[in-house]
Amino acid sequence: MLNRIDLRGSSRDPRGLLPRAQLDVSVAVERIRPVVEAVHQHGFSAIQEATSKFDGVQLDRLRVPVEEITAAEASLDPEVRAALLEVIKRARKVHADQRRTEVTTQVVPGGTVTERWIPVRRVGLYVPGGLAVYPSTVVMNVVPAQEAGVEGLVIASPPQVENGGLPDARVLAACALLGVTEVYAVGGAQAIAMLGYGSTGADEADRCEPVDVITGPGNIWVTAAKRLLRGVVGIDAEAGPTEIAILADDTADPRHVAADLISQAEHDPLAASVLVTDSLALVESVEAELAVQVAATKHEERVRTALTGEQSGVVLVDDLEQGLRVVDAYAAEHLEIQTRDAREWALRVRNAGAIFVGAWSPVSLGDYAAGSNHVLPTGGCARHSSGLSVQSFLRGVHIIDYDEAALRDVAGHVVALANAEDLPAHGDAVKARFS
Ligand code: HSO
Ligand code: ZN
Repeated sequence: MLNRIDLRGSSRDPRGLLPRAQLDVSVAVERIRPVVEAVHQHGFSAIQEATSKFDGVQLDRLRVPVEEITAAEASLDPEVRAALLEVIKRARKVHADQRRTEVTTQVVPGGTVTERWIPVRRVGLYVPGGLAVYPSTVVMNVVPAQEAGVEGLVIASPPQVENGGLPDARVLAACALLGVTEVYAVGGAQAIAMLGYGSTGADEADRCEPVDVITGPGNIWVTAAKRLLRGVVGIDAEAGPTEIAILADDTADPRHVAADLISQAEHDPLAASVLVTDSLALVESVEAELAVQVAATKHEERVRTALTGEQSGVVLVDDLEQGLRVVDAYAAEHLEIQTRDAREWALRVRNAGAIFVGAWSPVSLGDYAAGSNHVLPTGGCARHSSGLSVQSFLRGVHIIDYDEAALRDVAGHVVALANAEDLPAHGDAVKARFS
């Protein structure tokens, strides 16, 4: 079922040889530009127009009444409620530990630099509707923002015809459990524009104050709108289709490997599932497992499309050393290590969004309940970016505090460098204090 890429005996840089889908958002950017501009200029009325056009919903107000959020929580399935409460608790525990402490460095006597970590004031989280609804993603975005100390947290999610023009009830319930009460029934590019520029409207329920940072996944239109708004507000990384890579040797259980490859393929026909192994026997047994498990899985068609797509496949390597070079070159969003001494191999990985060690840490655990975050860099961006964390909502601000003697002491160096850069007024600003 999986494409095979045989790198055995090859010493070439694996980078260009690995399966990967390309996503081009530049065309989508041009398509949504008028929507974004209309929302910027006209606020609520433009959002209404776009919502009726794209979602088929007549919006009478932007904001979801708080009673509706409370009601969604009240009617939430008790099992789902218990699960959400547990995963919120675990995520809080991990993210609370990410908080940074302020550090003051005494550079010289009388001269200090303090680094303060200041949360952004207001954050907008986009929660998609579409193929699947993700109350878990609400948790993964809201918890780090809250643990960072963000005061204003708002959520935008598309109105659902089936839910009387409100966002999905499970999303609303997750908001309630997290204590988020400012929720907007707006989706797509118009939601991103609303969050970034704010919305004017005659009524309080039709207005939205602009945010400082927008996070959260979305389809290509949402991604395009976020690209347009970057700079106006802070934006998290662009999220492409999800990816799992598994580095495995002959000790891996083929049933687990197949199940894990299928689990992420379930998200999207464009999802990528990549197995990197030095064991041909494992490949054969995983293929046999896939034949059985894919046929039995609920979203068979989507999974089959993803697994047989050019973005998925098996990469055969000579040994795990070469396997490590391959997974580093691929820089997967999720990387599982199912080998002997999995922990040691995991510590040697340079590029991955998150690393899942051994037989008992599948990606699905991290998707929901490990305590780790599931908003992770895709498309190779793990080479330079991290997943969502408390850090995504903080800015490190330097506070510079020198006294007279400390400035006098270094004044000559400032003047010398200012002159070297032909910026003498810089030096003069220091000299003025001592003449
Ligand atoms: N695997 C997805 C997250 C997710 N899975 C949400 C299930 N629900 C991207 O990391
Ligand atoms: Zn998932």
